[in-house]
Amino acid sequence: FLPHLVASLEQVEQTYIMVKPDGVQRGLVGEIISRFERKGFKLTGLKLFQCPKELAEEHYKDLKTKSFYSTLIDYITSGPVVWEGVGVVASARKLIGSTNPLQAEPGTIRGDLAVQTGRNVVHGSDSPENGKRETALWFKEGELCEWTPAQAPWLME
Ligand code: IDP
Ligand code: MG
Repeated sequence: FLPHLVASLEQVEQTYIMVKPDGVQRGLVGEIISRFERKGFKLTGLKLFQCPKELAEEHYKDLKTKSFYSTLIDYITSGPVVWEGVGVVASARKLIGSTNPLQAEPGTIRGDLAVQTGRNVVHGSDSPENGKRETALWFKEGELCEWTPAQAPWLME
């Protein structure tokens, strides 16, 4: 199965998952990461980080003109965050749920664990391009691990 897995690696997307400061403060790091693990996503990078303002601004630069932009930057830089590098962008967004936790479906992370848009506990990249961009922004070379999970042939045929 190894050659097959290596071949399929080229189709593997990268996405960027962040447990935001409220998720860390509320002790939800394990719970949130566990949901991605149980789904079958491969963890390739993980770090606990205090986000500097410049990095938060670069990360959310598309939202610069929004009215909530400065409160968003304050929120993201208010405490430690945990970043996780995993696969499959769209699927991760579904696991996370809608931006507004009151509209997020039960069973999703935001639907189960949050109540306010400004405290929605987790971030996930919205496209494969942004998955790459954000991964490069938050992880240096050598900080991601290349490995083959032992369960891979039981997850993918
Ligand atoms: P997303 O996180 O679901 O992709 P985006 O629209 O990209 O949502 O917004 C980024 C983050 O900005 C949200 O997760 C949330 O923390 C914050 N945000 C978005 N809209 C609002 C708002 O109307 N008020 C306060 N914060 C907001
Ligand atoms: Mg977004």
